Amino acid sequence: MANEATEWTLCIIKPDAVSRKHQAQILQRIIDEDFEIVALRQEQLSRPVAEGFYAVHRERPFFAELVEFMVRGPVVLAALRRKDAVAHWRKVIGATDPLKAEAGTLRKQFGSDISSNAVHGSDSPENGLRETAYFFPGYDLGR
Ligand code: 3AN
Repeated sequence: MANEATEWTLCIIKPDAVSRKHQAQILQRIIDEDFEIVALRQEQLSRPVAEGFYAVHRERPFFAELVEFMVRGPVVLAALRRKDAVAHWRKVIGATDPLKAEAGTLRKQFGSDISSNAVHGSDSPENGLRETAYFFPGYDLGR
């Protein structure tokens, strides 16, 4: 059934958090925050896939470092659905720089620095749809 209030956001549990075995704690937080995990998989990103995902940042000085970091080890990709999914997930993950993230946020809890910041969240409903479709093509995102 269509639900206009429902939004999508893409969660990536980044290589730093996977290598430190924080996947289960992060997924439990996702469940506790009432997100529906519509699709989930662990994957080693290839360089072209990581570059394509972060294409909007191609001109930024940290692009090479970002891609290098994202292909360092496996990530967990999760397509999340919820009312106000984008804003809610960004509140749960906290500021990009874990040193500036508020207490109780995932980046404060599990991140180390602005590069190794444990989790990704989409920054707008449009990007939530676009990013989810990038990693989960073929899913019905219209709901
Ligand atoms: P967010 O993920 O909080 O929306 P963006 O979109 O500004 O942050 O940046 C995308 C990703 O690029 C961040 N998650 C972070 O991992 C990385 N990043 C941002 N700024 C820097 C930086 N100054 N140095 C290294 N990596 C950065």
